[in-house]
Amino acid sequence: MPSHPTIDVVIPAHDEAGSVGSVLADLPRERLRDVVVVDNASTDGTADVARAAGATVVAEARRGYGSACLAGLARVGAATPPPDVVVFLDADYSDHPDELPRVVQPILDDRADVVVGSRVLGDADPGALLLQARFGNWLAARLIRALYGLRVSDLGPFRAVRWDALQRLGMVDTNFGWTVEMQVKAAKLGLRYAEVPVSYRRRIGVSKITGTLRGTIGASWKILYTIFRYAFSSSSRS
Ligand SMILES: Nc1nc2c(ncn2[C@@H]2O[C@H](COP(=O)(O)OP(=O)(O)OP(=O)(O)O)[C@@H](O)[C@H]2O)c(=O)[nH]1
Ligand SMILES: [Mg+2]
Repeated sequence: MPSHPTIDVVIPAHDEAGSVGSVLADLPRERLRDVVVVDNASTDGTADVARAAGATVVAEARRGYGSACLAGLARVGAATPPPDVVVFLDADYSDHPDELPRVVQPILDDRADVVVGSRVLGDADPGALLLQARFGNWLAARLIRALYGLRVSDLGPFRAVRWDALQRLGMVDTNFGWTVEMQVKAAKLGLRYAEVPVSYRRRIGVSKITGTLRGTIGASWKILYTIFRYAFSSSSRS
């Protein structure tokens, strides 16, 4: 890892016009090369807000959290040179963007390839992590530990990954399985995994996943399916 690594940021966003500007304002921009907001079929002007706040905006018409992250990765990977590190965080202002240095530090110290900001280890405001999210995280963590031997406390969205690790991970999930896919594949590949405590607050705007019944059922099913699927396939990448 170079002493001043190139860090790009990918922010998936579906109808987050009310929050994405705050996310962009709080990022430590001086440490970052490109900040890419992936506008996932928004109808509320998310792209305009993001552009006005200085982000690169990429449009991805196919809905889904993973689709948005994949589109962002394609964008940062097309740059010359590609980044050394990619940071992901949400557009709803639940994460604290000013904590980015903390999330990338284990990579800068060459202690980790994949770093997940854990809301369980850090401070989550009351009500920020809904009961179903806490339970889902707990269950996923138990299963990942039992099936992969990896100690995970959270499937949180705020994370940093080395670019070379991303190439090895070969991410494919197009929706709710994205975050857990990264963790279970990291375990299978023997990548160095670290967690750091991060803060978490109630989102701005309308909930799309854990605050809705449909989102909760869809995400729970997909997360469990992903954990079992990779546990019982022989290849490290599929
Ligand atoms: N649900 C959903 N989120 C998307 C999509 N594309 C991008 N996103 C973004 O992914 C992030 C996570 O979605 P959230 O709705 O915050 O999901 P969550 O954090 O599980 O739950 P809440 O914050 O309670 O809604 C946000 O920044 C969304 O704007 C999509 O197709 N579906
Ligand atoms: Mg959220």
